[in-house]
Amino acid sequence: MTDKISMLTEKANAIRKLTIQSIGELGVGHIGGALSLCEVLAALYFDVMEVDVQDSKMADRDRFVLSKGHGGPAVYAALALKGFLDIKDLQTLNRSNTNLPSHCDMRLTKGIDMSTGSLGQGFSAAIGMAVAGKIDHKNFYVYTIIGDGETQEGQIWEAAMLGGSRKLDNVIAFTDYNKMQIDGYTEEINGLEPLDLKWKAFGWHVQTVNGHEIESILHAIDNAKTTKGKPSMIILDTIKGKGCDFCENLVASHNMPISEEAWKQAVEWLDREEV
Ligand SMILES: Cc1ncc(C[n+]2csc(CCOP(=O)(O)OP(=O)(O)O)c2C)c(N)n1
Ligand SMILES: [Mg+2]
Repeated sequence: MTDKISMLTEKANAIRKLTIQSIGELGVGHIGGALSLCEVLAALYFDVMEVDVQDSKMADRDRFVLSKGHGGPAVYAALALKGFLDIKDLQTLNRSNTNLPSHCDMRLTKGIDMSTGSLGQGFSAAIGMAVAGKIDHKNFYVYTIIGDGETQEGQIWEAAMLGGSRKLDNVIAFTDYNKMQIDGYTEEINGLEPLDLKWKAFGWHVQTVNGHEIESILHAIDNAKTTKGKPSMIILDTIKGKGCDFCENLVASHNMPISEEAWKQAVEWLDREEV
């Protein structure tokens, strides 16, 4: 493992542990769909994205939109590790007067570029940002993550069509393909397959990678950047609840109650794994 990959693996583990802890301390939350994001968030925030902790609104910064806004706690963990937030702020997750609501809110949280939570809308906003970047001749990239259940929203495909027709090669999107949505398996509820061919038909450059392998994610992002004249969709093959013994690969992990004993044991287990 190169130094860079081992550094990013450590960041992903730290994001995972802080996410389990913050949702665990609250006692309930969208833990499954937060934990499937840890590796891609580590890659984006600690290697790929040009952002400035001192100037979170820097005009030329890369943008990030978590369209599946219920995964906010994992983004807050990444923002805290990056220095946008105080690690202690994570203890206020989704409590009264917090600046960290369960779903992302750009008015409350430093480093959040778009308020999300109503599935489908964040992705449209991301495409709008990319259109604006092209009009203004800016070089920033827009990174965005949608869920596989979210992919069933009609609004996703309206924005996908615009992205393809406007040849928005400043968009690098990810699908968190964890195969589960709120109340079951995505393929049983409203199947997405063949998902790669659907994106291709809308004019996107498509790659599928293991969403928990940081090296593969970085490689796919490099490929996306060298692909001109098309937006990119990187389908991340992921596991809902990844790395957390009480919720990995469990449909019920979508939004679950968590006991203190369970989250503490899960964090301890992750600590031991690292040794
Ligand atoms: C427009 C809209 N409809 C319904 C919901 C309620 N909801 C929140 S998360 C979710 C399931 C999303 O599944 P997926 O995109 O696969 O998320 P993940 O598995 O990553 O948690 C639903 C239906 C919502 N937030 N927005
Ligand atoms: Mg899902």
